[in-house]
Amino acid sequence: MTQNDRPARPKVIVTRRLPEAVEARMTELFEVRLNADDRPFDRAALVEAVRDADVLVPTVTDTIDAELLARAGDRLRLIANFGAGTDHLDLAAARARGIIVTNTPGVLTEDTADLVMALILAVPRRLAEGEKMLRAGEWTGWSPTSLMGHSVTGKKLGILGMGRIGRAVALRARACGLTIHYHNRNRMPEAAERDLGALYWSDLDAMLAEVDVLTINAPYSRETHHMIDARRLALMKPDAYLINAARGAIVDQDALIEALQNKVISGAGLDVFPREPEVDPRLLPLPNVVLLPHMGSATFEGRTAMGTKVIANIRTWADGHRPPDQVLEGWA
Ligand code: 8YV
Repeated sequence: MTQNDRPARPKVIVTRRLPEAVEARMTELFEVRLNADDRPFDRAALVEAVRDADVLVPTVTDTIDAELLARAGDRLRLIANFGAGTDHLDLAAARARGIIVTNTPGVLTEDTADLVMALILAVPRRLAEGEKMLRAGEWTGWSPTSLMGHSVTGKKLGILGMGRIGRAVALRARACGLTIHYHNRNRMPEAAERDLGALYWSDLDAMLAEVDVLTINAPYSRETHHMIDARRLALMKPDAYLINAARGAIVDQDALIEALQNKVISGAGLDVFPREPEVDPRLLPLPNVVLLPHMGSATFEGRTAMGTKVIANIRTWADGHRPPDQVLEGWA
């Protein structure tokens, strides 16, 4: 134990395989248990981990709920999440047990925004359809009317959730000639709106009727659950597209599938799903949808930086200080 009662070499249990350099550094610094075969922990393994560890390092694939935390050992004092989103963690239950929760904000902003921008371009321009046709040997040559999509330049982008990622998307989208519209719990300061050329809509419904592409970049919470439902999809233009690289359950997936099937909107780009890794089979035959396996932050640089943040949070905590990325309930 150090003077502050926190173990100098804490027992850290990591639920998934992390980039090599991150694991190597963790091994130097902590008494660490890694997950070499990368199989996600089942409930029994999670129970054992929370009983045994000083520090748990989970990811989005672990559900850390109140029932699990009720079975945690007294030594569990820190949950150092590998990832920015914390909707898979019961923050109130952790706080009630005196467990600190940290996350990894900031370091996956640009990569996630790149992926969102790629979808904003790929879906209206039908890139995935063209690629699939070519690979299937079905391309018979250039034609003046085949695979026509919609221009992106000059269109209106609606950003739902103007946090770090939303703002990084706005910067990219402006460079591609889109105008920026946004809806957020809080309006940005005037100077930030001016910098991004962003128009605030306090009324989400009104914004939905106006925009050509909607991108969801909000955290998942009780407030954002099914925020985009059948009624709101029906407000969108028939030529509009929806992009979601935030959390699947912000959109009512049944309503979205119906909207796509019935051409209520023109297409979608989805990097996230309500019950990952389950993908609703009704999405698969839809040509106007690009489906990705939750890879918004999947870069060597980003994932290594996320690991570095996890390590910094654990070390700062072990030194008796408040970790830099402590998640405060209600601010996630
Ligand atoms: C991460 C994400 O890769 O950080 C997040 O919230 O959604 C992803 O980009 C994942 O959460 C890792 O746990």
